[in-house]
Amino acid sequence: MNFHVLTLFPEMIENGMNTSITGRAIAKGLLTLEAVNIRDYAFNKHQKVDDYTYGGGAGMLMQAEPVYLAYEAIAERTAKKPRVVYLTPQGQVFNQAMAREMALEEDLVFLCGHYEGIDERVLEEIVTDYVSIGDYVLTGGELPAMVMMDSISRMVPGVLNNQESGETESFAGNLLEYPQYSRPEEWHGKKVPEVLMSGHHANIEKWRREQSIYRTAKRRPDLLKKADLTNKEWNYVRQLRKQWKEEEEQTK
Ligand code: 6GU
Repeated sequence: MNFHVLTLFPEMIENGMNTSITGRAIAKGLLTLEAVNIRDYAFNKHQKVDDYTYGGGAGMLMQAEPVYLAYEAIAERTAKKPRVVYLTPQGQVFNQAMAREMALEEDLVFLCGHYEGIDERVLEEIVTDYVSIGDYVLTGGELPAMVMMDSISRMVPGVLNNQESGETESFAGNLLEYPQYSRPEEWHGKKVPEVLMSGHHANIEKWRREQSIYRTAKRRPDLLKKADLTNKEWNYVRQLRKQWKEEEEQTK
């Protein structure tokens, strides 16, 4: 996977990505990262990249030409026309399915805006995907680009040590992960659940599956709708909801 980032703050991207698991993957050559400074493609006296908006109001806008030239410098080196992700609160909300799918690309270009945004005309010409990371406003696209690169990296073969952990965790099958415990066996008076100490693998798997369903029903009922459960498991969910409803009535 080759990540290319168009940004006014390349050091922010480099510092973030060269740390921890993504940093190790870059050192191993499983990922490459190129942060291109859009300012380097502003061929005017003061390397200016922004200007006022036509129609007034709304502060400064990033101009089309430096963004376009920076993009072209990347696209002329990639095997085919790369996907270009523009980070914007107006985009499709990022999720695990999108991370999995984007991890199959050879190259991904991330375009990070600042100020009040970017001239619409260059977006029309180069952007293939408009992506948001949630319904809140940020000052720029750098953090969202790093969020996306982090989750996409995890889906690239070899990046995680235990390749298993790529699938049996939160969002696999639209269920949240079950609770986990390490030593000591008792902490602050709380014991590790008995079944986990039993060494009975079938029972452990059964308990974990039930915990995943319980957690998802409790914390993310919206996710559970998309989960693939057996009839018996759906009955368990109905029983939980009935129980929670009754408990709620009692506290009224
Ligand atoms: Cl992708 N960009 C910006 N600038 N703000 C955001 C966002 C993206 N997602 C949520 N807020």
